[in-house]
Amino acid sequence: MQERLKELQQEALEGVNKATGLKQLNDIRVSYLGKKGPITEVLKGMGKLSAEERPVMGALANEVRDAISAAIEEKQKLLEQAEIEEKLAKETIDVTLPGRPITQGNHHPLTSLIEEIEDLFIGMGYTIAEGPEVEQDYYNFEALNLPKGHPARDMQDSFYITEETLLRTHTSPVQARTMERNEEKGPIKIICPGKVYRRDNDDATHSHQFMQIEGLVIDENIRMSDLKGTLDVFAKKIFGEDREIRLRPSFFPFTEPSVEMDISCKICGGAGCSVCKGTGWIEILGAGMVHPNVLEMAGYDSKKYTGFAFGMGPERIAMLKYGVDDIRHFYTNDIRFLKQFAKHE
Ligand code: FA5
Repeated sequence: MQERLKELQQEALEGVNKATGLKQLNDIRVSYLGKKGPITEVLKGMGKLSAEERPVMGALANEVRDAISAAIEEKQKLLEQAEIEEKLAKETIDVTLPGRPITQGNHHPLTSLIEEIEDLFIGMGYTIAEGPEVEQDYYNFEALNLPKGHPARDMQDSFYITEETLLRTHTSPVQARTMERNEEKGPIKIICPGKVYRRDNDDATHSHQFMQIEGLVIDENIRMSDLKGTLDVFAKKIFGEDREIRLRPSFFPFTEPSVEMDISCKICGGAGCSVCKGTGWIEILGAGMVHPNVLEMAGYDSKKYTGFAFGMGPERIAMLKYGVDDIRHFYTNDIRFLKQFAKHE
């Protein structure tokens, strides 16, 4: 029996030595040390031994089993290490391969321009106000001196939702809301950027959905010259000192007197083109002194307070500033068009 155990140890250790893979090593473990293995078999025969021989044989069997286990464990470590090394060698990363470029986006030109205009007015002490795009007929028209059936409503063809609600046609309802909300009925100095909607046919200078920025200043002794000075600063800062501006008398039911401001066309240099419709000028905003009726409807004392208001179209301003010949470029999201504005940021 002693001999058989020694033989088994010898065989098992040779097997372990020769094993080239983890699976093979595991097979050796199962076949020598498993329940049905030869060592267990030898131990089963211990019953036939004498009382003196039994502990000697038991100790030897344990020794053999420990020796085989230790050899297997050691070999397993070596094989695992070899496996990791082989894997690492196979999976080396080629650090010389060029990486994939990360493309960086840029702001939409209208966003950048609106932020620039906001900064300019904030610098002059204005704050930003907002209002809903789905607006009540009252704020969009009535509170602005445009009662139902007023012919001037036709100047802004509207998308009605119900008889009393519509998509706002301009940002002027924010004026009416801000004045109404002001409990002290005191001074106001705001600009209101936002989207507006009109049933205009889309062409080079018209879009059915576009942006506007409204401005409103209310205080004692506000005069037309304050409006003119403000628009002048705005035009010079946005377009440069060399661009010409002109104010034309106009009509808005919510301002009296009313004006429209044009900027000389950059695209044709004033000679006339499709963008300026052959005139050499492009209209960018409407403005005027707040009509006393509008002040009174919002609860202001029109004898004490006066004010001016303006409403500009950022798309038209962007067209002139950047020399864009069609307003639709801002909304068709051609990445080649939008990318050109990264340099303006
Ligand atoms: C108004 O909307 C007035 N609420 C502006 C105003 C405010 C006047 C406060 C007085 C006091 P108007 O309809 O002219 O006015 O539009 C103002 C600007 O919006 C225009 O000068 C133009 O730049 C722009 N605009 C008008 N219609 C379109 C359109 N369909 N597409 C793109 N821009 C437009």
